[in-house]
Amino acid sequence: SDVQRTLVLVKPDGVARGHVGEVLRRIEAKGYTLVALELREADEALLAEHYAEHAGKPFVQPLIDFMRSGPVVAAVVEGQRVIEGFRSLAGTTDPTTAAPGTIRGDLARDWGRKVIENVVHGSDSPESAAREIALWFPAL
Ligand code: DAT
Ligand code: MG
Repeated sequence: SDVQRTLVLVKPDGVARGHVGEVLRRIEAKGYTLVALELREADEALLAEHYAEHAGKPFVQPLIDFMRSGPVVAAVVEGQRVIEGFRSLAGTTDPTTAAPGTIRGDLARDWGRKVIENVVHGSDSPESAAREIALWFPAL
């Protein structure tokens, strides 16, 4: 089978605007399983590691600052081809063009700030998922 695990984050904008339940509802409605779930405040070191692939890009520090602006909800989600499946539920990075029906398409908009605030993160490959799950949930 192709059962996978992925790391999902409800970002500070999603938590602050009260979308935690809606994001989890969509994950559960799709039939995926929650394996771990935690509300936490991420520190600079964790976020620098989490976003290591973006090191050196102009938006990385604004992105880390945004991710430290309030609590996030971190989850490990399991299911058949869930890495691609959750990315599909989330929609494209830019909320302006994210399709209606997706989390970003329905719940986010472009605020014209330095960093795109788009409600959720989802791992983008099996390698990223393994790395990110080990980073956020080392006990798993
Ligand atoms: P995704 O979250 O869809 O995997 P990504 O990994 O390319 O997107 O980028 C990580 C986050 O950084 C993204 O969710 C929003 C922000 N971001 C990406 N590109 C950006 C840009 N050009 N300007 C500002 N923020 C950006
Ligand atoms: Mg990404």
